[in-house]
Amino acid sequence: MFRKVLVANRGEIAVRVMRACEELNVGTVAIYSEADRDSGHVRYADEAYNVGPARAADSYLDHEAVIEAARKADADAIHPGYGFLAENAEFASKVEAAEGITWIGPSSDAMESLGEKTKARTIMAEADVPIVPGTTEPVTDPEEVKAFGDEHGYPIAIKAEGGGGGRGMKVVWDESEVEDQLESAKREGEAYFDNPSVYLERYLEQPRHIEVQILADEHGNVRHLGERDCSLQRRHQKVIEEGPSAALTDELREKIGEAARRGVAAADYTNAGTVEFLVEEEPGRDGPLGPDANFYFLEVNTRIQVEHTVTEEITGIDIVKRQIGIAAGEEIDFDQDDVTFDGHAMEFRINAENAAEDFAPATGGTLETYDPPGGIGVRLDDALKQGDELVTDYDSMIAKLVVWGEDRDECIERSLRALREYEIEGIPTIIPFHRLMLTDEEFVASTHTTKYLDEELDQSRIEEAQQQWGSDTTGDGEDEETVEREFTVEVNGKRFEVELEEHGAPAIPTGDGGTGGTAASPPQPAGGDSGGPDIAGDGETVDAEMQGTILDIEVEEGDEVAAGDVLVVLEAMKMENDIVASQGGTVTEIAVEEDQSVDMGDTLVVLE
Ligand code: MV4
Repeated sequence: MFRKVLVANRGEIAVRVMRACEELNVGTVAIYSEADRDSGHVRYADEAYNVGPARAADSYLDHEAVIEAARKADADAIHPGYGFLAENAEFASKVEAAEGITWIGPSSDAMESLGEKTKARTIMAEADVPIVPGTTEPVTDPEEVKAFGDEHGYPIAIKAEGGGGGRGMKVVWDESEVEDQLESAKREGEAYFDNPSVYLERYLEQPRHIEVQILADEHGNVRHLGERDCSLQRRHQKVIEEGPSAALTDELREKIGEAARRGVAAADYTNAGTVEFLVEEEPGRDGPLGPDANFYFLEVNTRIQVEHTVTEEITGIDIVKRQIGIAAGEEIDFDQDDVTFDGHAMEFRINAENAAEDFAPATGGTLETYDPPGGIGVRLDDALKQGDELVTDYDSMIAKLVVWGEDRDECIERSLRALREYEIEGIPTIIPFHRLMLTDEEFVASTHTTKYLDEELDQSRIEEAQQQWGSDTTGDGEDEETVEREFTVEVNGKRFEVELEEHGAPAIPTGDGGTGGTAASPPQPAGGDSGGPDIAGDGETVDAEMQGTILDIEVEEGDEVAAGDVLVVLEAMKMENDIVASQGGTVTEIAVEEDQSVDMGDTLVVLE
């Protein structure tokens, strides 16, 4: 076993990995950027090293700085978590080459061949794992796409060889779009993955997203730990994951699990991984999908995933501990038949976002109150404590609530209870959105597909949920003219909580620095402390959802726009994102210019 593991990550996953190390009596080393000096993962670790400035490219993504920290700490292994360097085959190979340091993950060779999508498809097809009908060779000529369309029909997906996880896919709905979409897919591939190579698949219109957890050791043993259903997604971001999938019969579950196992065995894969599948929905079905349903291999994620906790809860297997053991050369000590599934689990991503404002991430704030739920069946993975300042330089997920119940119904009731208990003040979170989903007919019946949130759910229901269950403090300074105080009074021996709300009044000094009165600071414009562009007007602001670069501005001041009109194009996370108006109005201000880089939360356009 290792002596000391460096965790090349931050936040909840860094703490998750360190907890596994603690139980194995292995020392823990954190790395941190300037923005994370006081963060939870730094507090948790035995020792911690500064690897550079807030910008991830200069710290968490700096190969040499990370390896240098491992050297200084005398760590004998590196665990990458998810995101950042976790799927970077080049970094993995540098760690493999570093004397005395072990990479906790699959070999860089396996990462590389599965990262190349036509290669992965070829490996799977040869192992008798169904792949989406399409090509296993790159296509370059529009005529090839049209020939494919003539044979298999439309729509067709054109995918980038180096893509994955929501990036680098174009859909062609009919022959007239072939030339444009092919060019666009090649351009994106070249720009984002340094690889203009693209291939084709039949585009499935109503897929469910099912993924299978795998563990494979260096002695040839491969086990699958069942599936997770990740169909509830918003713009390719998962929000709730669960297992087992309520949409599959045991027979279909078994078929998909065995296919995943065959596939990774054929790829000489080791350590933990996830095989993603699309499963074709049957419209109007009553009852789960049977063994004749179509399922297709999509891609392999060569890392621990955010939602691995769901599988841990229903199998009782500590996947992170197993990752560490496998990397240390241990053999898996259970058979496939020993893997059993008990009850039902759901994971709720607690993102610091306002769901009612198109899931706009918080631009700052302090956790005035942080009181997470507990009790039977409730697991909380986070790296926070009350009083922490929110770090907004990275992604907005601050915690994961994972709930187990004997069956899906109990899991839903328990989740509602836990979400009601979860008290967070000072920053917005999507807890109200989760409460809405747990009372939503489609989600509760588990008939939702990957399209549900983006195309079907009524936005006004999210707004209502936010009003009903959101905390008063949104963290963006909007409520600061309202002074609130909570009192506890007793009338005839019975306790009452009284909330006092005064508008436009001076702050009530509380003297205790506690949660009694809200801020005494003057009102600030939205995004006021983020260092972004200054905004004078008081219209509806359209903010950047993520850090990125402005590629194109599609409107001018004075333009009338309708809901859904594209305002600007933002390049972020290696994708071109259309920023659209959520409602109609007049453009009164454009706060950015082309090629400007913006931070998450910066105002882009003001509408009146
Ligand atoms: C697809 C598809 C339908 N047909 N491929 C999106 C992310 C990328 N890695 C694969 N994705 C998809 N590929 C074919 N042939 C639909 C999606 C897709 C999707 C997949 C999984 C989870 C959510 C999704 C949301 C939209 C589209």
